Amino acid sequence: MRRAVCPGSFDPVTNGHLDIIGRASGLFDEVVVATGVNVSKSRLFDPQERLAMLEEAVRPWDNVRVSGFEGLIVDFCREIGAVAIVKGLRGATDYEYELPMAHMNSHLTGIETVFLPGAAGNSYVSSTLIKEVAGFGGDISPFVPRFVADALLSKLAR
Ligand code: COD
Repeated sequence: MRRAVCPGSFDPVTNGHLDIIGRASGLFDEVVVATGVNVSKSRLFDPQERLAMLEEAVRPWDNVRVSGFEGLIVDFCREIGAVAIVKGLRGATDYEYELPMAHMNSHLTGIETVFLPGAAGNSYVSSTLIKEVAGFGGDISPFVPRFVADALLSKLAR
């Protein structure tokens, strides 16, 4: 059983994330989508809300499940017996951000990071921009599943 982890903040999950998750599901026997804390980002949705949206979003794939994690991603990977971390790259900025993390994670436990190029059409899609566009009343429907757009709009209305 070759198990991989797709980690992220997923605040909220976008079509860019789902493209990477779906392609990872074709490369590994099982993919665990793990939602954790990026200490450098503020969060809109609480962990339970992010998990619930992810659970709904990964329904199309039989070999994908979701989990929360606390602490280091490498410890979570070791706990569940994952052989790789899968990350998506939108461009050079993502690469520069992700490469030191991949090296650090490899140094800590030897785990490999697999980078998948994000789909060109999703290269400008990020949770941060989605929240900003939605906050100013812009149309986010092309970038997130319908139920995520609804959850975001109702969260922002509160
Ligand atoms: N197209 C392709 N890929 C995308 C897109 C898109 N449109 N949008 C996002 N992605 C990719 C990102 O590049 C990333 O690989 C992944 O999806 C998740 O993105 P985010 O923004 O939801 O999540 P991040 O980057 O905030 O998550 C960071 C983690 C929580 C994974 C990280 O901080 C972490 O591992 N924290 C745990 C503590 C730890 O172990 N720290 C030490 C690391 S060395």
